Amino acid sequence: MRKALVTGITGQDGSFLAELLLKNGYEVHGLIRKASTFNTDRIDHIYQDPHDPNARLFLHYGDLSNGEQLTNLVYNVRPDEVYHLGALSHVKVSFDIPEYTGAVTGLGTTRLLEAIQRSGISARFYQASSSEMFGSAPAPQNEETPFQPRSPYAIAKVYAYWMTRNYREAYGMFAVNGVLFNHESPRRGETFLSRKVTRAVARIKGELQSKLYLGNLEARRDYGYAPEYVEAMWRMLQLEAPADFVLGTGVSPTMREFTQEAFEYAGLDWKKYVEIDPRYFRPTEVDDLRADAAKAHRMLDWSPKVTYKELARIMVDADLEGIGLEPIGEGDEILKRKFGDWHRWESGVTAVLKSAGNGVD
Ligand code: NAP
Ligand code: G4F
Repeated sequence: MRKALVTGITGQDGSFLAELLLKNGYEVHGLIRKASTFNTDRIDHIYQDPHDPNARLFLHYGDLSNGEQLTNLVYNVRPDEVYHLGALSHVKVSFDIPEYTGAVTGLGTTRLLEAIQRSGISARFYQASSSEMFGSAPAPQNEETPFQPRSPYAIAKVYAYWMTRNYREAYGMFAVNGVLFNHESPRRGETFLSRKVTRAVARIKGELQSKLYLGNLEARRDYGYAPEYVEAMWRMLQLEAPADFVLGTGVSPTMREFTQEAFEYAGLDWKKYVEIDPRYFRPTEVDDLRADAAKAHRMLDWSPKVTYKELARIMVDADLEGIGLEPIGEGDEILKRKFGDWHRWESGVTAVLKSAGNGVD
């Protein structure tokens, strides 16, 4: 049985990836942080009692800031594949805590690469690189586009990108960068634009909220559906030789267009509810991210199926259901039509949504 180690397993992507790896027959080990409250909502539905002799999911406490502990973990687990998804992943927050962002999002990658190297194992390594690294480089962006990062987050990711390439070149490690454009889902953190909007749409429908405060709505993002992206992460580590890939849909609506789409789907006029609050503006913004994912189409046989308009419907429906309202219904239809049974991946969503707190922004 192949073994995978996943950092960031409690996050949006980590939870979808853990489901995929379990489905593919892996033994999955996840790194989780010790928090004073439970932070495993997104993976509670796949939890397995470690006393069960058939258990294939194991969680280990740790932190990306602690290299010694990562080395021990890698040495003890001896994974065949390491998916490094853990990071301070919120761009705006990275301006507030730039040093921490560098220590975790940047140096955390080095600690993990070094843990693999020191353990003397030949694990394949996936680095969660980001389209934010392109920053102000003109769209469309692909694997050849030079990075022009515009935030502490993006700068930390550029450092991690090059460390991954350096371990590949210096030590012959099978280490790859997936340079992913924005991918969203009902499991997206509540403070990212897409989920903040769809959650607010549901709460306005449910008369739990009357206003939504947002920042810059003119920026463009290439929005895809997260479960499709974790499938491509796995495919990258199954290749014969390591290579870096850009993943995205090639379509980038403005955040205004996405917001409007989500409100209109629920029969609401967004202009009545949305107000602009400059506190959500970033000191430096990234204006236009749009992927040229031709290499992934060709070498990974990967083409995303869900459009941003469909994504808005899937997310609004899930958020309506999460607060006990009847979904409008197109979201489930879209998932069934595009993925058949695969849409059952969303099975853990309702539980996650029900436990989400109020008043977050
Ligand atoms: P996410 O939902 O914010 O999840 C981040 C994960 O990292 C969580 O499990 C979090 O744990 C963990 N983490 C944070 N700080 C840590 C630390 N000091 N030690 C150990 N774990 C830590 O992010 P995501 O959307 O799933 O994204 C996954 C990865 O892909 C991230 O590296 C992100 O930067 C990158 N990425 C995401 C996108 C996107 O559009 N989603 C696009 C490109 C790249 P807690 O649950 O305890 O907070
Ligand atoms: O949803 P966002 O915070 O995502 P952002 O900054 O694009 O970063 C996400 O995608 C990256 C890939 O490109 C990942 F690497 C990263 O980890 C993360 O997953 O913001 C999207 C856009 C920005 O232009 C932002 O300025 O929406 C704009 N925005 C407007 N109002 C807002 C808001 N963003 C947030 N979070 N909250 C607002 O109220």
